[in-house]
Amino acid sequence: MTVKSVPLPDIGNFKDLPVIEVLVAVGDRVEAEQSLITLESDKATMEIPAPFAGVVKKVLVKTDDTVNVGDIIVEIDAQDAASPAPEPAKAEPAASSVPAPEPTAPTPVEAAPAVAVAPTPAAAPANVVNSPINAPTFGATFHASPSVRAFARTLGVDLAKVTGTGVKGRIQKDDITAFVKNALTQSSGPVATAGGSIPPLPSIDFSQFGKIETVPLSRIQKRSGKHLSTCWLNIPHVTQFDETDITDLEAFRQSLKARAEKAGVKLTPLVFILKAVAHTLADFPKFNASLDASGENLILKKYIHIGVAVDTPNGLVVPVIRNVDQKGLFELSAELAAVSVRARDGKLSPDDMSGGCFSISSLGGIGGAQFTPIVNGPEVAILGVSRSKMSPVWNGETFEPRLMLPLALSYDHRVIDGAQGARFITGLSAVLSDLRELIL
Ligand code: CAO
Repeated sequence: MTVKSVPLPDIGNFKDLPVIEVLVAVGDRVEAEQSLITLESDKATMEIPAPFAGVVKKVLVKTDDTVNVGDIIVEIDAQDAASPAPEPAKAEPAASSVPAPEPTAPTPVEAAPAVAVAPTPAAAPANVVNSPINAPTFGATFHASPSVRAFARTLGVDLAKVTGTGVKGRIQKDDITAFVKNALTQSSGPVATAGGSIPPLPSIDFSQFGKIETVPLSRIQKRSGKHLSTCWLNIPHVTQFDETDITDLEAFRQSLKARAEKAGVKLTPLVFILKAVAHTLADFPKFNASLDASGENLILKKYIHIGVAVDTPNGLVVPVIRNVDQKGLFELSAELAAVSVRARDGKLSPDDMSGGCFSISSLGGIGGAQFTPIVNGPEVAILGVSRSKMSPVWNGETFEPRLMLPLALSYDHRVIDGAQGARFITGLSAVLSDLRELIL
């Protein structure tokens, strides 16, 4: 008999973490990496895995105890590991049948809620639409603790269909809850009741074709993905393209550079676009609106708050800049810079994210000729901005080099018709080409 103590591994800068679940009992046979206990911090819950296989001889913690790094959690007889393992359940391979994760790595299972792209009810992504939640998928492997497996069994969820958000794709209780929610939303949601149903994408074991790696999506990516799917499926989109001459705007921007630097801000074309959009929204109130829940009334907003898509290492977020019509270029620059930093540091507050009337997605700093942005519902329109480029423009007598900015306006065709879309983008273009329009 080789009984070894299992101490709480180094799980970072935590003290006195409460034990919220003890997952093993004396006499249980555990596999390496099988979860022993679940701990909860104010930011996350994490499962502590067994560093080796064996039979549990002693459990030294109980629910509601608090533990620190180095505290002994259990004692395991490692030699007993040689005894035959229980038969794994069908379509739920035991943790030992998948590649072993690194020993002693704690598994964060429930990160603190990240800020959603917009507070809109989420629908399932297209590939789970109408997919029966308990139809087994064969040939798939996954990590999940016994308690999570039991939870899945209670709800009749086939774990192979669930995307795990834990380390190395480990499936957490939350993943199952989200999966079931998605399935329910989808079966009663507007898409399903509209009469059409969307066939799910097939579930394929790609490893049959070559080497693969499974990388879990970040929490923000999953939330924004669901929100984008909802918008894409519910809103009939039209995208209107244009190119606007910003030669004079650019000259003005360059002339302001020194003053901007003195004021401690960086003036990019985006703040001019924000101002021009706010001005155009005031002229076209239907673009500064949302449909109500019945879909029969349009709610016109008397304020102009504009969301700006920000690319962060964890995914796309859309913080909102309030009262854009009442702010100057320098103030908007400072606010845009501050909100982008908060977004990239993952420090946006729910306030930062709510109340938007219209969104702008600017990829101009990166490149590309044009793209079709997805309306950020319940807003009814979004502007996509691509990289400006010097182009020959015919002035009636000769070609002139002009700096042209590509714009793409996507809108909800239930609210905005094509003529209005064309008028809006033409009006916006007129302001960007001649900023004096702003004071008219
Ligand atoms: N044409 C040419 N150059 C442009 C431009 C345009 N349309 N827009 C910005 N630029 C330039 C800027 O002037 C700046 O140049 P300098 O460094 O030489 O001054 C450079 O590109 C970088 O700009 P920036 O991206 O730092 O600043 P911004 O104000 O244009 O944008 C922000 C801020 C937060 C919107 C941006 O950083 C960002 O995250 N963009 C990505 C948004 C996104 O992912 N959208 C897709 C959503 S759908 O998946």
